[in-house]
Amino acid sequence: MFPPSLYIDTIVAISTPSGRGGIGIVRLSGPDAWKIAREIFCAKKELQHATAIYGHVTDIKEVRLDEAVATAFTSPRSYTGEDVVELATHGAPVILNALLETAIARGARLAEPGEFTQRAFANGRMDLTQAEAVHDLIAARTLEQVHQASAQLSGSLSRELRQPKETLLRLVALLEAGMDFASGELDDVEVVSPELIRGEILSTLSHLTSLAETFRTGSLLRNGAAIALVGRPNVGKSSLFNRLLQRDRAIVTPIAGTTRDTLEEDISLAGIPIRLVDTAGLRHLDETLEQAPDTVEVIGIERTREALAEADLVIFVHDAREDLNVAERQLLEQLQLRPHLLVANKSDLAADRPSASLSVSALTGENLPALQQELRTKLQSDTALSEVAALTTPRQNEAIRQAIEALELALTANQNALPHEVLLMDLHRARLALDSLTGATTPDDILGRIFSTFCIGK
Ligand SMILES: Nc1nc2c(ncn2[C@@H]2O[C@H](COP(=O)(O)OP(=O)(O)OP(=O)(O)O)[C@@H](O)[C@H]2O)c(=O)[nH]1
Ligand SMILES: [Mg+2]
Repeated sequence: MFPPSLYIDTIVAISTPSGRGGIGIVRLSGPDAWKIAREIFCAKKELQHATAIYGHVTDIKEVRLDEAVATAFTSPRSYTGEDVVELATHGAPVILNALLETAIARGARLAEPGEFTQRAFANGRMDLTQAEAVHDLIAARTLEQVHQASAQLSGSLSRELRQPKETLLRLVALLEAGMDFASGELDDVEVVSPELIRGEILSTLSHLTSLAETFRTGSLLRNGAAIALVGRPNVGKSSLFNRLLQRDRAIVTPIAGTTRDTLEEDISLAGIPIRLVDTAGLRHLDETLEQAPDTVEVIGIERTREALAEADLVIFVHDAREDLNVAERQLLEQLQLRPHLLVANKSDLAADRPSASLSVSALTGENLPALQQELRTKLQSDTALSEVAALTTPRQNEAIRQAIEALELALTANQNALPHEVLLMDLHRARLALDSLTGATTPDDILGRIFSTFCIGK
């Protein structure tokens, strides 16, 4: 009926976070999940698929521990595809641990990290992109990350890959069939035209290329970006930092060299998780400062350079009342090749002074929304953030890149009229790369297509 689960042992784990909570859940999965649950959980009613049953749980000595609600699932209609029971009690670590120990004493094994999801994957309940999405969903820090992971969990990436993979498999089937016949007696079987092959390769390529373009957005949403505020001392970096954070985190004073160390805080900008970094002012940018920096400030400035090197986006702050001096212009020059934003702060003090850069006032809040908007624009690539079928992990990106590379080789082979064997090698490489995301294609998948596309042998 259903393919049996690949695993013979039953695993158990506390599925809710450690610490106290209103509810805590112990989850069992495997062939003995129901049997073990029945030994721990007592109720007036029998366990039933996808039904919550009220009762109580007992410990190893069969002493009553707590009230509980058991929700059982039968294979394969469960998260892991196996028999599963979830026991919900009050969320006290002692209760949950006692329950865990009892389950282990009754024959379950403590689950490894991620093992429930690994079983779900192995039992065909989800493909690898969905398993990755489970991880991302749990790790999400912004709502946009949730939307992204949730879409991927529902199979958005796999769906996006379905069509290019389908085209690819059809082409492989056509070529395999053509080759078999060409080498046999049936020489007159129509060979696939080079134009058709080219068309199919191009169509697959264009699908995959547009998907590859979503990686920047996808990985930005998944991993976030580091934004560093740099500039000479006293221009108002810390004041801007506090404004963007919406709280007084960094110390602000009129003394140049107030910030001695880098400061980091997390914010969310249009759903993109951001690590915002305030830095010690770069004293060499300001010749007017007479006092030489002390040891602490020297180290701080070294850290500023590190933060500058690591940032995905640099906000270069200068004083709106003055033009950039020589040293500042040099730094700006160095930043040209990287994402950066030049900001003139203290616009409130430079009312009638025109500025080439974005003028803001950390003091009055003037133009802060424009700054935030500008940051969003700089961070987002041309692809819209709402595009959910994005590639999120480097693994996914690498797989798509390999598939594209193989298809480009296939295209060249096609243009140079190389034998179909060569072409097929490239196409199979592309297929394998896609398989690593969506799950393997079996020889039957290809054979099936060969026999369905042609009416061979009658
Ligand atoms: N009028 C006005 N004053 C500002 C503005 N932003 C900052 N200041 C003042 O400028 C001084 C320096 O501000 P900070 O935010 O400490 O400057 P900083 O760039 O972090 O300085 P360092 O940490 O020393 O490098 C403080 O007295 C702030 O109140 C602004 O937009 N307008
Ligand atoms: Mg500061």
